[in-house]
Amino acid sequence: MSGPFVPLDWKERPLAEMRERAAAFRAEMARRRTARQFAPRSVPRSLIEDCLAAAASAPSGANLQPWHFVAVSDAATRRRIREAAEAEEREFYEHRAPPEWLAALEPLGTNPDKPFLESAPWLIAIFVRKYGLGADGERVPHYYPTESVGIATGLLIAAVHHAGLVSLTHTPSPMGFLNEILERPENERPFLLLVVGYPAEDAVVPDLEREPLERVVTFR
Ligand code: IYR
Repeated sequence: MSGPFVPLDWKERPLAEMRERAAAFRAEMARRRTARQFAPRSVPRSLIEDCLAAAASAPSGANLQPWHFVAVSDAATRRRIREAAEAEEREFYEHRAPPEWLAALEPLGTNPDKPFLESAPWLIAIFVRKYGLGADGERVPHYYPTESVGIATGLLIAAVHHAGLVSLTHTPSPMGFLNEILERPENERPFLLLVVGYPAEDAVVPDLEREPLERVVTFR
């Protein structure tokens, strides 16, 4: 081993407590839903910061932490993002999307209008750093950057839900406009846009079911 190493911060819990915690977390995560209607209510930055810190605790390839999060509350910036995203979405829905993709989206009721990009108080643009830049501008390779950022994003979604807010994973495609509007460098690729806030009072969600566990899990 090379180092330095420090002791692992871990304490055993009684099995009964583990079962309780696992079941409680399972139930809490089962209640998470993607919201598409947001209330125009503000959310304190400190809450968002805590969620982002939880996300940035994710494991990553060679611990290179290949993510960058831009948390946007500024109204003018949100408007620019909305305009750029809606332009791409119109192309998607009217030209680019193959019919089977549109059919798959049908039950979700999505369309090119993205009012939530302005009504929600926070847009978190998540970027993957494809490679690092050394002191002399040389490329430093990164390992499993997409997987790492996927894990961080999962933690972020869970943290936002746990805090009592709702989120929407939004993937305008292509989303290169985020580099331009948010002034991120070329070695960062937009991964997704997480819309965060309070749900609208009359928010509805599609009546979907999750696959039963037996369908998605195999024990051997
Ligand atoms: N990006 C488009 C289309 C879309 C695609 C998938 I896959 C979804 O799960 C939902 C929407 C949009 O945001 O409307």
